Amino acid sequence: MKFTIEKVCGKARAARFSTDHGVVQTPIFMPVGTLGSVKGVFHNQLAEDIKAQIILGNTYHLYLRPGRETLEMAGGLHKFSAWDRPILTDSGGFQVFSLADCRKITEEGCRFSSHIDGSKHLFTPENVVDTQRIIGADIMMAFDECPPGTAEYKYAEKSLDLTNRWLERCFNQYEKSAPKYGHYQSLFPIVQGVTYPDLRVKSAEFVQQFGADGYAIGGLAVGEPAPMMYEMIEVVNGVLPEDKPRYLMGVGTPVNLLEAIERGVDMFDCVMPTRNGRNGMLFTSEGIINIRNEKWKNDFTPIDTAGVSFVDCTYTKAYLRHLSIAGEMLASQIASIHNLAFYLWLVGEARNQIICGTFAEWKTVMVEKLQRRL
Ligand code: PRF
Repeated sequence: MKFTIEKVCGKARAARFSTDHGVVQTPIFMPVGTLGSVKGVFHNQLAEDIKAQIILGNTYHLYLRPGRETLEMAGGLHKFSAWDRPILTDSGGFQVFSLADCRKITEEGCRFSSHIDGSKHLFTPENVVDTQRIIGADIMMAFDECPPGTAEYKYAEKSLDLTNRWLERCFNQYEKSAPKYGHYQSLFPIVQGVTYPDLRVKSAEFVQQFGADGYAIGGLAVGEPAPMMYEMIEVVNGVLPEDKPRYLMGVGTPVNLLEAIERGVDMFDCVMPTRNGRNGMLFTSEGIINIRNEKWKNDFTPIDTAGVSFVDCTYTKAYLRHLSIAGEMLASQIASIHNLAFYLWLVGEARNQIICGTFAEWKTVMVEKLQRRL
């Protein structure tokens, strides 16, 4: 995978990387398509209106449903879901810990019961790489343990050692196996270490021995205060190589994205624009709107006059509020399209500002506006 930095502004980078399913310009936000669908959004809207360049799938969910056999018979997730742009899959570690019942972590891997039917399963570093080969992700993630942001040092250290041993097994399996559908697949290691700088440094040094195509920062936005998350990003990015993409997993608010971009992060994913959108929360360049609020009842102005997606000027706030209060599924669709288009606009604009050398000034103004409640 080729990663080319076009411009650096402070620590922020405008870059691009290429996969066999196309080029991705960074900084980039990846909409979450857990089951191979970004909830409520058609692929043509994702590609054309939202301008998504890469989406994320979840190994945990896809392994349980539709399962490896169907995915392999379909020719992988790109063909199965009719999405021909890049796909990144999370490894399942994080989802097992947050969703599955009765999980038990051992040296071997993680035993768990499905949140769907209670059936018992075992994830190991080896079979998680195999499953991502079957899914056909352009970027696969290593199997890691993500402790809570409040975990004490002793546990964090033991957990990191396990994640590191799992990482060696992931890369062994990666090197022993081959892509199934003819396109190249990368494997990104994940930096852990909770909020302990020495563990973060140790982790960021350890992951480099495999010469990976890119690196992820995990274990953040899991209960620690935001300033601590920013501090950990600085520590880790101070150690990770500059000539590879850096992916901050599961983050976050629009402000989190800008703070992380300023500290040298290139890639993001988060359920926030879609999940919060389904609950009536809209992110705009002037602040946050709760569309279910009474104050929008008779507001017939467009959803977002500065917005970039077709829904922004097609529908009014009063209409979207009405749909949301009535529980109409179109409300979820409109909000998801708006929020995703806004997130993609935000990272695209950050990229433009980096290229123009004006990122820092622009970011200060944006952070203030993004925190307003309208
Ligand atoms: N590990 C993995 N996926 C993740 C995380 C992690 O630490 C996070 C933490 N923010 C989100 N998704 N594998």
